[in-house]
Amino acid sequence: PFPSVALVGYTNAGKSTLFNRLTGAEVMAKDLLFATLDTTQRTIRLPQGRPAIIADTVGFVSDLPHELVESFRATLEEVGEADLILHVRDIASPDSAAQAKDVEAVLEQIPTPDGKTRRILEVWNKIDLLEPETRETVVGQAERLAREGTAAAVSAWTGEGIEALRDTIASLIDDDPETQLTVEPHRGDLLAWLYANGRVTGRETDDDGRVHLTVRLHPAALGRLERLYPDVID
Ligand SMILES: Nc1nc2c(ncn2[C@@H]2O[C@H](COP(=O)(O)OP(=O)(O)O)[C@@H](O)[C@H]2O)c(=O)[nH]1
Ligand SMILES: [Mg+2]
Repeated sequence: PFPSVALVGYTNAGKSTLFNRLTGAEVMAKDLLFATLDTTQRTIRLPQGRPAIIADTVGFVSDLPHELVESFRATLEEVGEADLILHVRDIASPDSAAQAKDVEAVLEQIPTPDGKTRRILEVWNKIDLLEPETRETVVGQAERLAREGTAAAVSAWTGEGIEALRDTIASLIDDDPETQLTVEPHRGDLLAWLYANGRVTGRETDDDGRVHLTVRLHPAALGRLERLYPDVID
């Protein structure tokens, strides 16, 4: 099965807008509760072509009419089983921190299936609404956290930061093991093979023109690599 990604967050944080931005889906009626109550699922293509299922959900913290609580429960179950949770935050809201706490409190109550670790990536949305100075601080902070795969700053509205977000999502849902390789300068064929069959997550060229790569390879691809190009693995 494809890895699954669930969008959660406070009402109005921008989940549906981000969902549309990531999937290229037709814009849904945005402020209609029913539009997102049945979690909407779509397939997204991430860098290196890896597909994932992404689900939009209803806002976590809103006064749900009584008869809707049941379907909300189904949403929570779906979130619990997701390989990756995107916690979408309206970073331009003065209530941003308090809202995040509320959402975290709900997330903590959702059980994780046995043997799964919960991965949460905070998406700091609406950076287009920040004053230039605040924005610089926020983006800088997110860039540091992005290296650990815990935060990304975006504008779902303008599209800023979306490509970097895709990369971060792709790396977080990738369970193929990393392999370190050295590619000699004249081995363009090998390099091309690696890009076609794996997901390159690190690349450095040394002074002698050798390329040191970190590549995530499916075990079957790794087996083929070892047969096709013995001696290449560090
Ligand atoms: N300026 C700005 N507005 C946004 C952004 N993302 C969403 N919005 C607006 O915020 C409101 C709520 O967005 P929506 O996606 O429906 O939020 P949801 O309740 O979390 O699904 C809508 O009016 C969106 O147009 C953004 O990055 N920048
Ligand atoms: Mg929505």
